[in-house]
Amino acid sequence: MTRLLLGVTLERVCKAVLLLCLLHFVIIVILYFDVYAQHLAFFSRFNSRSSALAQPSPNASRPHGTEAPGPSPQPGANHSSTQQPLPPCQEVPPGLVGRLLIEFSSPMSMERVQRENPEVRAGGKYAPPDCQPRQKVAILIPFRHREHHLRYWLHYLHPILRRQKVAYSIYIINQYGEDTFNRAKLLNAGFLEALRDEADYDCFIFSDVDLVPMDDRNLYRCYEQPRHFAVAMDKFSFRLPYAGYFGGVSGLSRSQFLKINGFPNEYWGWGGEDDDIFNRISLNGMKVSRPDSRIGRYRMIKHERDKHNEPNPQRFTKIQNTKATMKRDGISSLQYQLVEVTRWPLYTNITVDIGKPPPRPARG
Ligand code: UD2
Ligand code: MN
Repeated sequence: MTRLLLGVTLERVCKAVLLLCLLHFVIIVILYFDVYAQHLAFFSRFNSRSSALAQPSPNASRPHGTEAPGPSPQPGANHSSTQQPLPPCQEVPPGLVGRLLIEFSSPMSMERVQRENPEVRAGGKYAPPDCQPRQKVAILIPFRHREHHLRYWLHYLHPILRRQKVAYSIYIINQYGEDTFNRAKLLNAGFLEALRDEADYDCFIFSDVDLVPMDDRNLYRCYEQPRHFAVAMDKFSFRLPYAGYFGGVSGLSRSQFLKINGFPNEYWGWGGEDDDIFNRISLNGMKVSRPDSRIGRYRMIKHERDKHNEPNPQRFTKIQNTKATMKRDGISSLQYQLVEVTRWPLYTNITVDIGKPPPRPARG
């Protein structure tokens, strides 16, 4: 009897052990397939991500009336919604190098600049391939007959801007004809033409063609307040010439620019327009922001005063009247003719006819 009881108990224990083994096996099989599935998901994600980096979007944008030489995706728009979005670019870009050696003695050719910047797309456009830029920036350069300066500017600025991880386009706003130069009116026209090219710029940076930053920590983007970048130039012994100085290189967001009614159109010839812009900013309750003077250093390519850009004798009286003039003179009253838009490999050229100064009233 005891033996029979022992036999039955042993049989039950064996069955229980067998059942446990089976359960164990089933769990292992389930776990195995789960890990395998995760593996598959990881690799398929990785593959779709690397193909996203390699594939340009067919979504090209062209300026009006020009032939684009090749496919040219919108900056920052080269990822379809089915792919993983890129991580946002870091607030402080990790690849900056700081102080730069800038010199203008060795000759510079456009071929060389083009060869050294293959990442730049037609029209002088670029967007970081590895992160989602925080801003899309249009860089506007007032221009006439300064091709030799432009080559240096492009040579130095394209690599700097790439390291700064913004989406950007370079626009040369070229004054048509030989009438008196008008820097601020050209920049107003550039603002509208850049937006006609691509409607979603957040930020507009206005730079002389002869100014190159000596430090890539001077980030070309827009800030809470209108920005003055060129605070310490070699030509002013690396000091701000006066507290209200706003010349050289500056940057305003779209809303900051519209708040001041853009720039004045009525400063013909050299000088005063930068002070008028400074007045507009203060009169509209904003404050200029600047980088530290150890970072906001610049070299200016030495040059003579250009023909048809003589100092404007009216500038001193005009800057006294910004408060009265800014509402009627600005982006709201701008008139010009678009002559030509050409998308070159390293920049977009926009030639505009901005007219000439009004005839001086007769004396007496
Ligand atoms: C100073 C300011 C500049 C502006 C100007 C007064 C500096 C570094 N810059 O420049 O921002 O306020 O005074 O108007 O202090 N340009 C041409 N072709 C011309 C004439 C001018 O392309 O025929 C463009 C070019 O981008 C040039 C800019 O206009 O850099 C300013 O003219 P500038 O360089 O002759 O005047 P500058 O150096 O005194
Ligand atoms: Mn200059």
